[in-house]
Amino acid sequence: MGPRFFFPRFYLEEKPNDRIPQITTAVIRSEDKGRTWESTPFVIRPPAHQDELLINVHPPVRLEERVAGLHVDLLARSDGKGWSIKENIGHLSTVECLPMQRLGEILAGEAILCAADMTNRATNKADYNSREITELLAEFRKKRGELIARMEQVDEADWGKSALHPRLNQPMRIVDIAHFHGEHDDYHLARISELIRAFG
Ligand code: NI
Repeated sequence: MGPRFFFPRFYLEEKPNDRIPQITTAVIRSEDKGRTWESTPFVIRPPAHQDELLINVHPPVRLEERVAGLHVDLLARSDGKGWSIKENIGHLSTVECLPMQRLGEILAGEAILCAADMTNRATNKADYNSREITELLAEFRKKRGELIARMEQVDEADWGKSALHPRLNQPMRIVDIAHFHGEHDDYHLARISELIRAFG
């Protein structure tokens, strides 16, 4: 007797993505004999417009406006909870190469994305407090400009391409990388605002 196949019930279940409302993700769920199995979420609709790639890659002006006119002593001051304003800005420049590298990996067809350095060694040893604020902002402006220009060049056929994020164990598309990077900006902008409120 050959193998008997049971056809479990398969469902495609759409899961709206609350992080990125423009995209739709789904899981495949199967139910058989009281057991359920669910696939990892995958994207069923890639970004429809290039703007969706770019909406989270903010121009540097938000950062520049937030720190304009602040006293030089405030810029290098830590509240004991983390980096100073200068260090936060320097950190943004330091990690700007990460989405650029990951974008290149996806376009090159790599299966797994490079890992981020979660210890932030590069930021911590850079001594950003000894640098001029104008220099730090100019460096960030240059790097962010390069990233935006690179994102703008992504071909429509590549918008939905993805590779596995090594820590999250999730496929990340180019649009997800842009979104994560935008959230990272927001986190550090919020930290800068906290420092301004604490000492300003
Ligand atoms: Ni960070």
